[in-house]
Amino acid sequence: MKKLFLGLSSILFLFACSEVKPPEPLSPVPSERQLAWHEMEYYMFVHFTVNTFTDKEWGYGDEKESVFNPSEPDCRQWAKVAKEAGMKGIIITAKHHDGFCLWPSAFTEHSVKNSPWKDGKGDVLRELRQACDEYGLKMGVYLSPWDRNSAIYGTPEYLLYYRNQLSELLKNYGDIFEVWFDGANGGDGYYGGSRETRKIDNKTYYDWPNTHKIVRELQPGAVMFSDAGPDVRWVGNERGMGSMTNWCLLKKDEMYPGGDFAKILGEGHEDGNYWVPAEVDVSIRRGWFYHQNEDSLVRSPENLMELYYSSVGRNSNLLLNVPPDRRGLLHENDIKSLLAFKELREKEFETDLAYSKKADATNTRGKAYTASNVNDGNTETYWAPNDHQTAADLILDLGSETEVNRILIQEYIRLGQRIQEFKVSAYVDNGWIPLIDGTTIGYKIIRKFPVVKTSKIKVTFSKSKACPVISNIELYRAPGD
Ligand code: FUL
Repeated sequence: MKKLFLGLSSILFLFACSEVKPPEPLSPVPSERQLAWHEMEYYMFVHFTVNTFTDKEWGYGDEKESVFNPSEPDCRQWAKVAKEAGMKGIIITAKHHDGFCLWPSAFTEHSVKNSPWKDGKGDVLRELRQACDEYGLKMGVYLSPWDRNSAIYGTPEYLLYYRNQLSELLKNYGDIFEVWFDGANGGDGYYGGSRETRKIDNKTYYDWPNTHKIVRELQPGAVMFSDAGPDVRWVGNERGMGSMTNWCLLKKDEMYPGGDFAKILGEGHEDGNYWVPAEVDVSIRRGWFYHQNEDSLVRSPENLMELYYSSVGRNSNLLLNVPPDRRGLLHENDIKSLLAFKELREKEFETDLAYSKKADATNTRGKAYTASNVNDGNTETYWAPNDHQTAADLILDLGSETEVNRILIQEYIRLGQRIQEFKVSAYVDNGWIPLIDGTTIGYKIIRKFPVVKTSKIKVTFSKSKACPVISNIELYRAPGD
C-alpha cells in the first residue's frame, strides 16, 4: 500500500513539473480599473453648459445663471444615441472653466439651481445617471480645476471648494468610470467680480495627490485622466491622432497636468515605470460646445472611421465629443453621422477571416500557450513562446486563397506591454511578401494594407522586451481596395 502511494505521488510530482508556468508579468502592468477602461474603447464626451447658450468655447465666469435654459433637454436621447452608436459610456462636463455647475452643488450659487430650467429644480447629472442606467452605459465626470467664476480661485481655500464639489459628484451619482482633470488655465476671468488675471503654478497649486486620494476612496473603480494620469493620459493633441508608436507606459512622476508635455504624451515612455495608457479626445465638430454655425461642419462617417483607426487602431481609447444644442438635444446632423459611422464599422469588420483557422508558431512554450489561442475568439487565452525567445513568427493558415486588407492584434496586457517591432507578410506565389511594419502593439492595434489574395498570413514579432504574449489576431476584408 505504501509502495503504491509513493508511486502515485511521484507520478503526480512529475505531472506537476511538466506543467509549464505562464510568463512572468513584465512590470509595470495595468490595474483592474485600467483593464476595465481599456475595454471601453469608444465613448461619448458631452460638453454642455452656459457656453451652449452664449455661443462661446470658454465662458468668462460672469454668465448669468438665467442663460442656462434648454428648451427640451433629454439625457435619454444622448444615451440612446450613444448606445446605438456602439459607445460604452458618457463623460459630461459637470463644470467647465466658467464654473457653472450642471448639478445643484451645495457649495456655490452658480449652478442649475438658479437657472430657469425646471424652475431651478433640475439636475443634469441625475438625469444623465438615470439615462446611462437605462441604456447600460457607464458614466464619467469632467470637473474643471480652472474656475473663472470663483472669487477664491488661486487661493488655498479654492482647493477645499474644488474637493468638496468633487466629493459631491462622486458620492451622489452612482458608479463613475472616469474622472477627467483638465489641464487648461488661460489666466483671466471674472473671479467673483475681480475681473483680473490669475495664473497658478500648475506643478504645485492643485496638490493633486491629495485630490486623487478622494477619488480612490469614493470611487475605487474609477480611472483618473489628466496630462499626466495617474491612470489615463492625454494623447497630446485634440485632432484625434494617436501615435503609431504608443507605449502604455509613462514616467508620470516627472509630469503634471497643464505642463508642456504634449510631444511626449503621444508615444509615452518605452521605459516608463507606470502604466498610464493614452486617451484620444476629439470633437465631432470644430468646437467642443455647440454652435449653430457648425451644423454643416459635422465630421462625416468616413472621417470618423479614420479617427477610429488613428485612435482605437493605435492602442488608445476614443473619447468622441458630441455637444448638445440649445434644446438640450444632440443635433440631427451629428446623430446621422454617428449612426452611419457605426454601420461603416460593422461592414469594415464584418467577418473575422482568421477565426479558428489553423495557427502555428516557430516557438511555443507549451500546450496551454498554443498558437491557436490567438484566434479562438477568447482574449483571455494567449500564445507565448519560451521565456528567452524574444522573436518568433506566428502563421495563420487561411486554408484557401482569401482576400485580406486589415489586421487587428492584441497583446495580453495583464502581463505587460512587450512588443517593440513586428512585421506582417502574406504568402503569395510561393514566397512571403511584406504587408506592414510596425512598432508597438499594446491593448490593440488595427492596421490597413492594400488587398492581398493569400492563403497564409505571417506575423513576425521581431523585437520584444520579453517573450511576446499575444491574445488575439483578427483578419478582415474591408470594402474598397
Ligand atoms: C481643454 C479645454 O480647454 C476645452 O474647452 C475642452 O474642454 C477640452 C476637452 O479640454 O483643455
